[in-house]
Amino acid sequence: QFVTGALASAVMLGSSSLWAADYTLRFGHLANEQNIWHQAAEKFKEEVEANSEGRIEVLLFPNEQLGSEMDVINSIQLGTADMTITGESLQNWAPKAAMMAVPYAFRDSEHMRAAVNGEIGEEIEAQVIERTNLVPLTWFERGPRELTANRAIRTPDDLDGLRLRVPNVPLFVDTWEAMGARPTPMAFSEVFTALQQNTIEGQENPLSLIESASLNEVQDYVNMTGHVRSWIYVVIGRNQLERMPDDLQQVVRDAAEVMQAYEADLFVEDQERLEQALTERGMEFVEVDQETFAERALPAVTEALNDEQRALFEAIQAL
Ligand code: CS2
Repeated sequence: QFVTGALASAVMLGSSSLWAADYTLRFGHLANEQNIWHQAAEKFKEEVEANSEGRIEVLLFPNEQLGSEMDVINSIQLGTADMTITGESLQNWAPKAAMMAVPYAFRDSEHMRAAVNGEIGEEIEAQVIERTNLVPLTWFERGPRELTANRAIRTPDDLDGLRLRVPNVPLFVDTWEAMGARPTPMAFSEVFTALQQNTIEGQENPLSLIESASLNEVQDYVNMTGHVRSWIYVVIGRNQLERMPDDLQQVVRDAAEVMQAYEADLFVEDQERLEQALTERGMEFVEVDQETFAERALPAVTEALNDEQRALFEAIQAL
């Protein structure tokens, strides 16, 4: 009788385990199920549920099912969600997170990794925890952000007031305005429809999200600005993490490490295939004069950064 009841309640809760878990982690993010971020989140779920012997249950919500990136950050702070994938949008709370949005700040992947894994990354993470009450569990490298539009854009002059969607990142607004575009902050899930209705003319993202949002259906050109090479954090609410016993907190942290290694392999595979995949879907890749874009962006960056941000930016350049 008791087992049947437990089974029924487990089925009702949509739980994968027979027994109701002690802790549930609601993990929402903006990518779709095919995106490597979601595949990495599935690996995290598998690891946590197995190694906690069902005491922790992870519920995954891709495609902004729990709300936009900004909404989910607020939800985690309120306790109605628990985890998400976020980065430079954290600048709205922690100014040092703007380092994830500085155009042309990193020479290459190695330079970026040295910053994230070193004191600069520690400084950013410490301020994120202090100002947002979100704990970065791990991070993923991202492909460079590219500018999509329905025309070729080779130099900043070609922008000519391009109505461009950007995420809710103040530094993105400042730099794209300086380069000659007209940026509008908007949630990622609204981008496809806004492009379809010509509310905006372009957006900028790594190829991975351009593919998983099917932006090839509403954008003809990938202008290879490569204007931001960056990373993204997987975060958990500090209260949600610390209310677990130490052994379960360790299970969560160990699972995050496994997830990072798993995603890193998927990232390499993704980067090798994405340009070809998007070309086959009809997008035209345009070589861009990145040097002129960098020259045009730099004064806006130095103007926009405050003292603590500028000090961090200089530390990045000195690496
Ligand atoms: C995505 C986000 O919305 C987007 O364009 O690329 O990951 C974006 O980078 C966020 O600002 C990250 O915090």
